[in-house]
Amino acid sequence: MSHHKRDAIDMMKELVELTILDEGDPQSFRVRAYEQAMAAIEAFEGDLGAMKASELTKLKGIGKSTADKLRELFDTGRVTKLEGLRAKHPASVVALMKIPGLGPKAVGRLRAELGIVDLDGLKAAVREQKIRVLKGFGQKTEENLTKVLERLERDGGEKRTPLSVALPLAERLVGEIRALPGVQHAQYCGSLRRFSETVGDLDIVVAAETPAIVFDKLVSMPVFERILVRGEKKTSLVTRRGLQVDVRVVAKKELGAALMYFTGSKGHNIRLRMRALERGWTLNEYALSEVEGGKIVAQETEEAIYEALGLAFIPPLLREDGNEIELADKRMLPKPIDGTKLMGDFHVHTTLSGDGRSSLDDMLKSARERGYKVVAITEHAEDLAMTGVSKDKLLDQREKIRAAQKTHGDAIRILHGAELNIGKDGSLDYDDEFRRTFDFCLASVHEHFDLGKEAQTARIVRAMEDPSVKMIGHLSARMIGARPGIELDMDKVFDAAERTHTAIEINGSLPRLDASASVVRDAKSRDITFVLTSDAHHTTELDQIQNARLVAEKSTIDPSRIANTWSAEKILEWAAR
Ligand code: DGT
Ligand code: CA
Ligand code: CA
Ligand code: ZN
Repeated sequence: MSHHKRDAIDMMKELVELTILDEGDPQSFRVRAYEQAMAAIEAFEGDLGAMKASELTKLKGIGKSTADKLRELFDTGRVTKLEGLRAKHPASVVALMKIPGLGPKAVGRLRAELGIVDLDGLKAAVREQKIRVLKGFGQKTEENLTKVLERLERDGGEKRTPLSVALPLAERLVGEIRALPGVQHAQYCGSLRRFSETVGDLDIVVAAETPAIVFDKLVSMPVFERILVRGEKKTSLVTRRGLQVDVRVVAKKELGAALMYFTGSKGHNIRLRMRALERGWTLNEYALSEVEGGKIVAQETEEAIYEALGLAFIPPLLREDGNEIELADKRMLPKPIDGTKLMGDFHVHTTLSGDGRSSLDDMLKSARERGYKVVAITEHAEDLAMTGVSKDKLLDQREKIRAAQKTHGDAIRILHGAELNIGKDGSLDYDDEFRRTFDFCLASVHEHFDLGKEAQTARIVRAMEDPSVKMIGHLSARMIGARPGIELDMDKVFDAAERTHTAIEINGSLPRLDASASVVRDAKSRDITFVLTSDAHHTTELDQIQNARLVAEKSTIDPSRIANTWSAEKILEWAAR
């Protein structure tokens, strides 16, 4: 995606967020207009930056005022309207809207009546029982907030940035740095390179001849709000969303040592250093070298350093504080999953779902381009508000899929499926008979996130028991950093998955990554099949399946347990069972 497009989408997202807060209404005319403009930008494939305002207004959904804002953004890097809204509503207030149970009106009232402008203020007010007396709140709301805040704190989700925000930013920064003169290498490191679900900050390591060129570029970028330090070799900046970015420039010959050091984890580094010391060496961010005399043993690549230490190369995903060093020593690291050899995708939406943005034909074409032999088309089932699809429309789609199957022949097998909604009590959409006519259904939780553990477990188990359900979609239904997962008794869920032969999805949409690496790891000893999916709503999102692959690799589960790695024959047999 071009930088112009990404900047434009970021701007529209922020405008939507701030306008909802400003007008106290997520459905206001202006909010909907911005949302339509955002959809138009997302769908547009050309270069927005090269278009005049008059050309931009020709795109459906983009009016004159949005077109002017886009031009202002591309030409100056700033947008007056946005700056005004930002000044009126500080980021810490906007962040309060993400707390489950707090809408824009509530946040506005908390600010107006109690002067609450950030999370600490909200916590204090809850503690001092000031919320319950506010009009429209009451004791029940206050108790709910107490629970939600405790949960946020426990998950550490409040100060850390979700991967879905950090990764696109890091890729963009690294891309810009790589394009600068004299830059030999640029890579994000730290927890992001280890594919942690949330990150404390970004750590970028650059090999370049002239650090100043890199730092000049960074300090000029509008995504940053503040420069914390600018030094000879290191610069730290803070983005508007409050994410710190540390960029270090090293000499090319030190690159391996620097990448390794700043990728961490801290625990992994400590164990490596101990191993080095046993051999009379020291390991730091510059080199692996002899303690006496300082002769360099290895330095330029991570591979060379691991090799000198008598270890197989440890992929960043596995560099946690576990037994990865012992496994690398015995050459017994888990096998990686070859991302280029995945056989198919099993959770794909098209424009028939209210939120889908690519046609069936485009999705099938893109699936084939990725070398898939199987693809399951799984629209939202009818019980999902706004986006669900009726039985009649699905029957119509089934005909289209039959026709498409004829066109594509043996190149790809198209499974007609649906993403069923798991009701409060575990009931599902449509009638039993119709559900059984699908080739591949998954069932997912899309509402009732606040039930107790027993009720949540029971509804998942009941859905698994339904003969039409082949897989449970995004098991916890969490949104990383925004909504905690539902509470589940995992032993019971795993028991039911084994008993009913229901697979568990690893959903690769970045805000979800669900089931998580830790849940998959906990199921290693179980007889459960996992399925990598993209949950794509647009052809470009099919690549999200690679995120699911990284989750699976991080879990260290054996590739043979992942249905996407099987032959097409075996997959089809399994889907038909
Ligand atoms: P984060 O940012 O909290 O998500 O986690 P990390 O792992 O990115 O941690 P960060 O940003 O504090 O440091 C980046 C890497 O630099 C870390 O993974 C290992 C290395 N590092 C930082 N501080 C230390 C330290 O005090 N000792 C050692 N051995 N390594 C460190
Ligand atoms: Ca970090
Ligand atoms: Ca850092
Ligand atoms: Zn879906």
